Amino acid sequence: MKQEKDINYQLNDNDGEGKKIGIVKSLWNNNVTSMMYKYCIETLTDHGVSEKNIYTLEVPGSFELIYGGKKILRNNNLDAVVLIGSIIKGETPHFEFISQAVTNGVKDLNILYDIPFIFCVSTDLNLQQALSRSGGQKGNKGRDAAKTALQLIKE
Ligand code: DLZ
Repeated sequence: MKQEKDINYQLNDNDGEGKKIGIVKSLWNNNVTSMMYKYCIETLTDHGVSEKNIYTLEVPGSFELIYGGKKILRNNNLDAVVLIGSIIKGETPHFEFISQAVTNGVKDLNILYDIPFIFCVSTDLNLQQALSRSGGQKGNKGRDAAKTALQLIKE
């Protein structure tokens, strides 16, 4: 099986100490996003982020991750926000529209605000593909997103 490329993170176990992280989780394809969420939390706490410093906001679908990102930052003093969603291709072009809009929206958040917004949105052709990237054979995007957040905010 083809190996997924790994990112060369340079992290220590205490890089998350004292950091405050927001997670916005989309409820659409909840079995996929829940896995990413679980691994994201696990990776953050493994690197010293205290559970009381992890703030979660659930939104209905990936499109709402953009507004959710603004809202969670407005209500909390955060060092980074992870946006978790799963978009799965259906029989209409909706997949392309939502994927484009969410990708652009997250890019805009990164331009507008002075903290990183981490893109943890899987775009897959079917549920099986989505599950294999959210804790199955092809790694876990939630873990990668947590590490990306920690890498960006470490001193
Ligand atoms: C409408 C819709 C569709 C068809 N597919 C998905 C999907 O695969 N993943 C996802 O996160 N959200 C989907 N949505 C919902 C939209 O993101 C959004 O919640 C609704 O259009 C309401 O604004």
